[in-house]
Amino acid sequence: MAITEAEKEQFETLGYFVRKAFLSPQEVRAVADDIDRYVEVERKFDGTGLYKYDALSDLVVEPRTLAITAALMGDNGFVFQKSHSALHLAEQPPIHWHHDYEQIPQTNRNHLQLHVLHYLNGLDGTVGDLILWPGSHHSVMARNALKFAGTDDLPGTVVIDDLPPGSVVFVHSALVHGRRAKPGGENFKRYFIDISYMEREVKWPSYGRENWRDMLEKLDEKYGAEHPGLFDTNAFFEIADGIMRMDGFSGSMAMELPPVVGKERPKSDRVPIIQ
Ligand SMILES: O=C(O)CCC(=O)C(=O)O
Ligand SMILES: [Fe+2]
Repeated sequence: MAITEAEKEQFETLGYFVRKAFLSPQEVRAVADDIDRYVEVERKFDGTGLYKYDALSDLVVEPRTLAITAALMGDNGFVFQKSHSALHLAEQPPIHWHHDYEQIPQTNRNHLQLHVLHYLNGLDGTVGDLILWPGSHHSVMARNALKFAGTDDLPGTVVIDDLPPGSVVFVHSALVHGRRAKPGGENFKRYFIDISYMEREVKWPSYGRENWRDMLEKLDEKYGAEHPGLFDTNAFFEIADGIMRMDGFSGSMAMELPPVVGKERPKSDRVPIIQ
């Protein structure tokens, strides 16, 4: 089994689990070298050129990561959506409470989206702590619904501030989380990579960069023979189209959807259950 029963249960109830020192020191070094390289040449690296960096893009198809992802996703299988990477140094600004579950508009959590968070140098309580709000992945909310809370403690907040190099946090993308700024770290390089995978069956918003399709095709050329379907562009709709369709609406959007035929209308005294 790629994951233990305890990990599976923790993922379902709390929305995350941690694998300490998941990558070997050699893997960590190779990927960190790639990040150092792109930081030099592509200041605005957004992951669309991922295929140009071998160690970094290999992480997307790292066999144990894919096995864990498969175990969490179940029978529908999954696709890759995007990967970001960043080098955070002392004074790195915080990121307020948010989630990264892609859906337009946010209405349900029926399908799994997974974020694999790599901390190549681990975390040491300087620069930024990862903060998580366990169980919040069960609630449907706008991505920035809790922005007003900044990075303050919420009831049950988990702070992850002590991880050895090569550690990975597997997170349900709807889990509310953030990065709490911490002093110090003048000599610490906080390497951060996130990779997102989505359960098949529904169409998901594409990555929000014009060349997302090209990125997936390039990765498919590189890895598709061994991983057929992992970079399937048909699993996505153009995110900009989704945003455009939402633009300008106010009030209840349900009445903007096509009329429903052949379904029984629920009794009015029962309707709260579907809202
Ligand atoms: O830096 C981190 O630990 C988390 C960053 C994050 O949540 C994000 O980039 O969406
Ligand atoms: Fe995030």
